[in-house]
Amino acid sequence: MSTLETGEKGRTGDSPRRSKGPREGKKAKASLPRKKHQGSGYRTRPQSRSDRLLSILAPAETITLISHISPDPDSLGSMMGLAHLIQTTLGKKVILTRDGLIGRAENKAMVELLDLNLIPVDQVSWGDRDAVVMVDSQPKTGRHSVDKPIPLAAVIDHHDTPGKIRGITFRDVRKSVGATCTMVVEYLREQNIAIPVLTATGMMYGMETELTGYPRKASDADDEAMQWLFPQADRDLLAKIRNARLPQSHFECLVQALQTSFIYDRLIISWVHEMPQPELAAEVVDFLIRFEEVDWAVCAGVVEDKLILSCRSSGENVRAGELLRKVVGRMGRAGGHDRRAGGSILLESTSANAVDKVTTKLRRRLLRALRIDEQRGQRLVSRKDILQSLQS
Ligand SMILES: [Mn+2]
Repeated sequence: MSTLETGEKGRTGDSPRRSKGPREGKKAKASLPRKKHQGSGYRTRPQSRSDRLLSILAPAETITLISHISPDPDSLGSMMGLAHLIQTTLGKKVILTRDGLIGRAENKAMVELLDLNLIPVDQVSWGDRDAVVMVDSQPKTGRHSVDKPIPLAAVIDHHDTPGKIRGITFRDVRKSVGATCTMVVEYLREQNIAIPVLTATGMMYGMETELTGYPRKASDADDEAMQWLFPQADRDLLAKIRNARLPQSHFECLVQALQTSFIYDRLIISWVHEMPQPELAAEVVDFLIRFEEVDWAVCAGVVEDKLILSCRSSGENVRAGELLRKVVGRMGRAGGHDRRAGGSILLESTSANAVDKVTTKLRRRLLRALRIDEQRGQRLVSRKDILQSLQS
C-alpha cells in the first residue's frame, strides 16, 4: 500500500505553525566556548558548525553522503537530514549511498516506506569537483568496504571508534552525543530550515533506535532534538517501521542463539554458527542484555567469511567500545559507545575447527578483560531441556 503521498521535495509542508529558528540559533551559540579575538572582533558572531560545513561544501559540484557498512537508522536518518540541508541551502545534487546490504527488517522497511534512493557506494565515482561527507562513522575504522580513495570533505560522527580524520576539512565528532541525527538536527535548526515529514520520520527513527536500551546514552541535546522531530514525524509510518514483519530466518537465528548461550558470572556469550545477516548479532544482544542475571552480553556470529561481534552492557561507568576493542585487538576491528559496541574478525576459514579456535581465544580475552575467572560456562537453556523439546 502506498502511504507516501507527501512528497519528499516540498520543504515546508509539515510544520508551518512554528519557526523556532532564532531561539535555537542563540542556544547553539551559547554552548560554544567564547574565544578572545584579537582586535575588535569580540562581538563577531562565531561561525556555526553548519555555516562552516556549508561553506566547505559550497564549491562542490555533487555531494555524496556515505556511512558505515550495513547502514543503520541513525546513518540513514542523518543522510536524509543532511541531504535536505544541502539541497535547500546550496541547491546541489546530493547522492545518498549504502555500503553493503541492509538486512534488518526494520531498516529495510525504513528505506522502503521513506522512499530512500540509496546508490551502492561501490557504484559511485568521484571527480575533482565532488565532495563526500561521511556520517555516523570515521575513515579507517574497518567499518567500510570501499577501498578506493574517497574525496572526504567532512566527517560527522558520535562513535568512540577513532578513525583517521586528520586533514579532513570539516570534523564534527562528539562522543557525548547519543546519535548522529542529533548533530544534523542542530545544523538544520541553526540554518532555520523546515523539514519534510519523511525526513523528520527518518531522523526520528534513527534517534529512537540509538537511544533505546537502559541505561540510556543520551544527552540534553538528544532529547531536545527528539522533541523537535516528534511533532513533525509521521507516527503511523514510525509504528510501521518499528513493527516490520520478520522473516523465518530471524526466529531460526534466535533459537540458535538461545541454545548456544553460556553464562560466565555476569557475562553471557552467544555463538551463532551461521548468521543470515550481520545486524542479527545486535538484535541478539539487545534481547539478552535484559536477562536479570547478567550485565554484559556478547554475540558472535559467522556471516560469510567474518565473525561479527556485538556487545551490550547495562552497567554504570562502563566502556564497552574500548573493552571490545582491547579484546579483539589485532584479530580484527571493534569499537562503539559506552554500553554498545560492535566489531568483526576476518576468518581464515569457516570450518568448525577454525571458528572454534577464534571463539575460544575471544572468550578467554573477554573473561580476562572483565576480570571473570576462567570457568566452564553455564548454559542459559540446559542441554536436557533442548533435547526434550526436540523430542516432543
Ligand atoms: Mn549512530
